[in-house]
Amino acid sequence: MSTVNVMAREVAAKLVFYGPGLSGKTTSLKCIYESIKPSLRGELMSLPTEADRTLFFDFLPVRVERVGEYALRLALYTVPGQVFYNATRKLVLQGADGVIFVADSNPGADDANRESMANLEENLAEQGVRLESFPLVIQYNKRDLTNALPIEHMRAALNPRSVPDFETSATAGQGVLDGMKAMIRLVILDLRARRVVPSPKSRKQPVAEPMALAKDEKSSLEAQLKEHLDAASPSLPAPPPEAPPRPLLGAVAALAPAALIDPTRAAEVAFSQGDYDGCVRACLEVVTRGVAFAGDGNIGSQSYLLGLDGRDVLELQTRAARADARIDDAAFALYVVSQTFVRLTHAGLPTPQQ
Ligand SMILES: Nc1nc2c(ncn2[C@@H]2O[C@H](COP(=O)(O)OP(=O)(O)OP(=O)(O)O)[C@@H](O)[C@H]2O)c(=O)[nH]1
Ligand SMILES: [Mg+2]
Repeated sequence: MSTVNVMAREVAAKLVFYGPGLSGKTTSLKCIYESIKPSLRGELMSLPTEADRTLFFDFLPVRVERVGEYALRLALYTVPGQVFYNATRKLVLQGADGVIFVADSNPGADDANRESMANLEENLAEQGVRLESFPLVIQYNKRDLTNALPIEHMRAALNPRSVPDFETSATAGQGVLDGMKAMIRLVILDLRARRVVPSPKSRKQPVAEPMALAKDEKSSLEAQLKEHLDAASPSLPAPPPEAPPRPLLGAVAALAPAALIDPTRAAEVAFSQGDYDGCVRACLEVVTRGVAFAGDGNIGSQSYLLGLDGRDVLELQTRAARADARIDDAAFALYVVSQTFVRLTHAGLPTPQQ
């Protein structure tokens, strides 16, 4: 779920590679991983089975410095394509800001491509999101195959709305970055249309200095992204007006660093549903993970290093252990979470490597 950390001037977006089994989703993610400066990317987490099939998901955090006055953080995921992993796909898809659909040009995958696109539509619909109004980009992958399906055939089957589409060969690293750039551009337009981030015209603050790039970095992903994002002006077509609004984050999750957005959101959802014990537990989890960015040690010493009020953290632990939370306990817990984010932002944590 995208969000803006206003204090840190940071936008976080979750992008998902979707598509049938063996279409090249994990290979595409690896290709992106290899083209990003190590200082701007986290670890590529993969959980493959013995046969190298994705079991749960792959995950790659990326920091794209300076998009206008904001830093952009991307969380890139792949889903497992195999049909029987639909529960996992739903989970990974939750809160996504955009999907890169990786279709397989192998003639034997014709049906699987269509089924996977239908499955994407269905899974998004379950989350109250319509595919027609959702940022989507298509990769026709494995174009290097000599018997690749004709591109017109694939377009007709998979792209009736003419969303941005690209011929790619992920193993050769061809076209994948173009797809990612288009994806990010769509997501930024969507965020602007939903007023999650301000459009360039309405900016009151001066535009930040552009990223300092060495000459040999001009072709790097972040440099290319910046060019494209700066070009994404509000005069470009906005999403259809009938697009249903997708839920924005609550006030506390909007302050969260990317890695803690989902658990913070879980705490907010628990609060709004009246599950105060669930909210307090989720908050303690967020605080525990949040203060851990300060380094090794126990929660007390980590809180001290951050300048967080240790009494608040102790109090939160006590209320979580009691498991009889009322609304004021949950509100207090969310307060401690927001204090944690304030202190983390102040300390410049987490660093891009974390
Ligand atoms: N010829 C060719 N092979 C490719 C291309 N992209 C991926 N492959 C191969 O296709 C196979 C599957 O690639 P993966 O990236 O693991 O596919 P996936 O979509 O992640 O598969 P699941 O995790 O099972 O859903 C591997 O052997 C890749 O080397 C491509 O562009 N051309
Ligand atoms: Mg995979």
